[in-house]
Amino acid sequence: MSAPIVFSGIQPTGRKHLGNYIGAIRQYVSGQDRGQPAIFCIVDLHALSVAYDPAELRERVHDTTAILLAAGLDPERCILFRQSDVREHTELTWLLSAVTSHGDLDRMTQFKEKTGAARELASAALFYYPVLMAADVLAYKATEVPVGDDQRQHVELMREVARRFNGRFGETLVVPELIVPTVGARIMDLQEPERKMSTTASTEAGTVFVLDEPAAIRKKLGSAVTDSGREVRRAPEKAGVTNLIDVLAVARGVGPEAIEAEFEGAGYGDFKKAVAEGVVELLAPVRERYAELRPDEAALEATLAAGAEKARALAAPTLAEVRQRMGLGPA
Ligand code: AQP
Repeated sequence: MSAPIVFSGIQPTGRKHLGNYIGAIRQYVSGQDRGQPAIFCIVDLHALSVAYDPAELRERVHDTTAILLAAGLDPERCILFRQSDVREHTELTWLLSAVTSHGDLDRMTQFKEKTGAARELASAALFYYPVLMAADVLAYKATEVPVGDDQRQHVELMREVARRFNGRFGETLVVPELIVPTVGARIMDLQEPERKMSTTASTEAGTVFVLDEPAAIRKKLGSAVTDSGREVRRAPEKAGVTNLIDVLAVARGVGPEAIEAEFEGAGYGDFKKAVAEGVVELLAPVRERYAELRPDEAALEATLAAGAEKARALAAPTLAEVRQRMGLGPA
């Protein structure tokens, strides 16, 4: 079997949280040697879909680049680039619109959740987000998309778009597979464990950021919401404890059942302390390395530019093929 082509995108923000780290970034790092190539994209075009400040956007791209490198991405072993540097993404978005229906986009729950009652005021870009995301992946004929569970519906749509394109214009695009971690695909808000930990919709106290100092991590985990019971076990009615078990399992690199066995009979206090220490150990090296990398913006830009060149070389032939199939340009 040939090696997978791995692709994933991540929003530019300096406030990457534990959910992003466990659900996505960790998978990127482990995927970079499996993927041939493994391609990771900082999706600044996606960031335009909500209110933003142009100067700040550039800063946030640098923040995210430094976080990914600090977490272990190695530009020698993967392709790391900024989405807007590779214009094939925007062109393919328009071309894929021809096989995407308004109804497809209308069914996207993330759009509904993010806009709520203010739907009429949301940008068309936010509504269109899944088509750009489909273009991101399909431009590289990626076979695997490592993401958190919240992206399941968007990946299902891109699979359908690829199938429809192939059905209408002939076998061209690859239908990618969703890759979600077996544990930690949906890390929950520590204060409201029924909601996912999120950059925009979480509580500050319920969100551990990758760049949080150890004292802040200990405080947030110390006040994590649990329940009135005492048992450290996973159960649907124990959302807070289940989430903490998953977090510690990932931090320690063991299965959740090993955590349940270790803390059988222990109180929530000791358990939460152990989770805090696990998360501190998981994130401290990333924070320290980030502090070394982030100041050198020229080096970060050089990494992104080199990545964009490699990405363009892969996306351009797909675009040429898609244009040809669709009857655009000379025969
Ligand atoms: N709570 C989570 N648990 C596991 N994985 C998660 N991801 C996001 N939240 C969780 C995964 O992180 C990757 C990068 O996400 P993104 O930066 O592109 O933003 P997002 O998916 O929109 O999620 P955020 O960061 O929480 O932002 P908002 O508040 O806008 O929803 C993705 O692979 C995602 O699945």
